[in-house]
Parts: sequence; C-alpha cells; structure tokens
Amino acid sequence: MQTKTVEFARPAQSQTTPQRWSVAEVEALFKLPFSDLMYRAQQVHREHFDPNAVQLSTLLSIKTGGCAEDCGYCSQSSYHSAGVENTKMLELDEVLKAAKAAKQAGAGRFCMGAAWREPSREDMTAVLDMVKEVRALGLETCATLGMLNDEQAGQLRDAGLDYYNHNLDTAPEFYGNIISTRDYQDRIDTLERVRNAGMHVCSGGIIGMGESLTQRAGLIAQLANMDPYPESVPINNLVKVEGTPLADTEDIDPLDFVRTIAAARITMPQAFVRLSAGRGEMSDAVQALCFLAGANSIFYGDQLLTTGNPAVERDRALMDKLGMHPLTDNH
Ligand code: SAM
Ligand code: DTB
Ligand code: SF4
Repeated sequence: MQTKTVEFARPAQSQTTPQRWSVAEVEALFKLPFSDLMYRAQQVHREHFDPNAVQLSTLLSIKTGGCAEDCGYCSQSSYHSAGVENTKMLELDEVLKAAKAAKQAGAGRFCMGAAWREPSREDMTAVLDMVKEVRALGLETCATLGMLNDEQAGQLRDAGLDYYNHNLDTAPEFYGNIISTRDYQDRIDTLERVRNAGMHVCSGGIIGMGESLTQRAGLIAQLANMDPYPESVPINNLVKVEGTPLADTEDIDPLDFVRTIAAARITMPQAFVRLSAGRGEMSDAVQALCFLAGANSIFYGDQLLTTGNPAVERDRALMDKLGMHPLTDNH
C-alpha cells in the first residue's frame, strides 16, 4: 500500500459551487492509507450529516424481466438466461400494498423499478398513478424506468416523483465492456432531463465488474463532476447472477468497496451515499466500515429487484448494534 501524503487544500463547497475532481485526484484518494481515507471521509460526513442516521429506501420491481437492453450484470436482460420470470406490470393495488408494508416497517422512500429500456405511453399512464398514490401515503417516491424523454420527465415531476434513479454504472471507457445496446451519453441525457424537470437525481454505479482502479475512480469523478452532483448516490457491489456474462467475475476485496464509499462521500459531501446491492453478501463488520466511510442510506426490505437483501430483522439488529437510527425519526 502506498503511503505518500495527499494534500486536501480544498475549500468547503456547496452544491451550487461544485468542486471539480480529476480522475487522478480521486485515484489518489483510493491510494491513501486506509485510516487517513476513513478519517477524511468521517470529517466530511460529520460536517454535513448526523453520522448515526440512515435513510431507508424500499425497492419494488413493478415490471420484471424481458428487458431489451444487454447490461452484462443484469438478471433481467432478455439477452441472458438467468431464470428470471418475465412478468406483466404490477397492478396499482399490489404496489400500494407493498408501499404500505414498507412504510409500516419504517422505510422513508419507496422506489419502483421496471425492466425497461424506456417506458411506453401506456406504461407511463400506470406509473404516474402509482407515483401519485404512493406519495399520498406519505412516502418519498423514486422510480427507475430506463431512459426518459423530456415529456416523460415532466409528467413524472407533475405526478410528484421526488427522485429518479438512473445509474452511470461505471467509467465511460469501461461502459462498452458491459453494455452495447446504449451508450454513456444516453445515460447522461436522461439525467439532464430529470434535472431540468426539477426532480432529485439518484445516480451511482456498480463496483466489482472487472474495472480497474482508475476506472473505479473514473466513475466517482464522473458523478462528482455533474453540476450539481446527484442528491443520492447508490454504490452497488456486483451481485453475481448465474446466467449473466458477469457471473464469474472475481470478487473484489471488501476494503476496496469501503474505499469507494469513502471516495463518494469525500467528493460529494452533501449527497446521500447509499450502500446498495451486495449487502446480503457482506458481514456486519464490512457494513459498519461502509457507514464509517460515509454511507448514510440503504435499501431496506427482504428483496432488491430479483435478488435478496438482508432481512428487515437483521437490518434492525445491525442498526441497534451500531446505535444508528432511521432518518425518518427526523433527528
Ligand atoms: N432498467 C432500468 C435501468 O437500467 O436504468 C432500471 C432498473 S436497473 C435493474 C437499475 C440498476 O440496478 C442498474 O443500473 C444497476 O446499477 C443495478 N443493478 C442491476 N443488476 C445488478 C446486479 N446484479 N448487481 C448490482 N447492481 C445491479
Ligand atoms: C440501484 O442502484 N440499485 C438498485 C436500484 N438502484 C434500482 C437495484 C439493485 C439490483 C440488484 C440486482 C437485482 O435484485 O436484480
Ligand atoms: Fe434492463 Fe435495467 Fe437490467 Fe439493463 S439494468 S437489462 S436496462 S433492467
């Protein structure tokens, strides 16, 4: 491990005057001695957040499988054979039942995900109703539906959607190794439409897809240099699904995942950094390190989209053990 000292003579910033990060600067963060990186991340985290509060989002797959995109990590792509059953879109009452249960369990945000390249006109009609009704339950709303045009972004905003999730997933130069049916600019275009419509942006990526350290830093720099950077930054550890091209990818060292969380925290001080997919395979100790590194949001609920997540009881026990409380407590 390299031990050279890196200077951080940067002023505190706000989201209206974002700091620009070069890939080399982010890479230098990754190469810091672990304790120095954690210390720096803690300082930034405590400047902006209650370090013991965690934002809880519950996910629901409202349309599963049969997707027209070829994302190499994804169980829902029609290009792969991951054994995921293709379903029709859920009915409104099924979505509301799940949202009520999520609220009852303590979630503050409900995120509806669909395996689409982009939503059709009919899809939008149904989703807009879901957004309105879920919001009326007193939950924050998030949706992840693929690419949007300007009209669709405006419709979602008008329905009361609080966040739109659309991940950059990896560095621009590695993107083509993972996905061939769309390009990086398509993702950036949708994110701009979401931002211009006035919704909060949720965008992050996946770690452990075989990317180099420079490419991992490249993803973080790309997110941090968005103007403004996303309010919510999900960092997923690849869930290796059999039948997908990435099923046999080598595991990354959990401490490298923790370092990625810390780099996200330092470069995007006011964002909620979500410790996202992959928690099911992580020990409590690694998750605790992620919180120390500045993660302050998780997916909460027994299921992600097609794969498992730690059981609600396990997460409650973990929060108790760490003296953490849900952000919905309002303190
Ligand atoms: N189809 C929409 C899209 O791609 O934007 C929304 C749903 S898609 C499943 C949402 C995100 O989930 C992807 O961008 C990716 O970052 C994440 N994801 C999907 N499969 C994953 C896996 N096996 N491991 C980790 N993250 C995954
Ligand atoms: C995000 O960054 N991660 C979530 C959410 N946004 C939509 C999805 C994780 C999916 C993990 C694999 C699955 O369950 O299919
Ligand atoms: Fe489709 Fe989204 Fe999966 Fe890609 S990540 S295959 S766009 S559901």
